[in-house]
Formats: sequence, structure tokens, C-alpha cells
Amino acid sequence: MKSLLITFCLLASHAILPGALANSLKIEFTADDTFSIEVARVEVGDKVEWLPTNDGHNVEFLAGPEKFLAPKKSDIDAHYSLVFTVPGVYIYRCTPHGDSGMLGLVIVGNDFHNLERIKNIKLSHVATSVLQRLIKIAESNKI
Ligand SMILES: [Cu+2]
Repeated sequence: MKSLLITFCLLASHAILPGALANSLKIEFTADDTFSIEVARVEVGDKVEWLPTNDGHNVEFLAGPEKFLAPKKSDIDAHYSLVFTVPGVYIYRCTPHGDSGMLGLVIVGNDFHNLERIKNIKLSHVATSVLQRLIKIAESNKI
């Protein structure tokens, strides 16, 4: 009976734990020179992973909230991941295809406080129009 009780307690704690752990979101490089999730929404502490599912792409952060120091861009065709600890809007691109619009946004903690700054980033004409489309998507999904 005692061991049954212990088993039950272990099962119960396992049932509760996953919800408390940080999540991980996976984004793929597509054959169409885009990121599979262009507007990613995550919570503070979540990890985003970029998977080199197609050749010739990488991840290069352009901007984020004030305290964010953009990490070194990833190598082409490399797996990459980042844990987001500061709420706000982040923009990144693929270095070779950024000018043709291979961009992504990460919205952390449903926080849009630095959106104006992101909107004013200097990009190519095509990338600017892609960014405007992504911002519309992000704003329409605001909680
Ligand atoms: Cu690319």
C-alpha cells in the first residue's frame, strides 16, 4: 500500500511539472527561403531553436529590447538556439537572404514596448515590406 502511495505521488508530481518548465519552440529553414514560423510568440525563459532543415541559411539578430545584446550570427547550416529572458520584440534575418525578405520576429512575453524601434530599422525595400506584414500579424495576435 505504501509503495502504491509513493507511485501515485510520483505520477502526480510528473503530471504537474511539465507545465512549470520552460517551453521550446522549433523553427525550420524552408526551401522557399523563409523561416517556418515568421512570427514566434514565446514566454520569458522559453527557448527558440532554429533547425537547418534546408541548406544555405542562418540566423542573425538585428535588434531587440534595450537590454538585448545581439549574439554573434550563427554559421550557415548550423543548428542554433537562444533562450529569451527579456520581454519585447526581436527581429532577426538570414544573412544571405535578409534583403530578399527572409526575416522573423520573436515576441517575448506579449510585450510590444519596443515595437516602434523595430519598425524603424533600416532594411531593403523587400525586407521592409515583409517586416510590415509580420508586424501586422504580430499585432493582430496580441493578447
Ligand atoms: Cu536564408
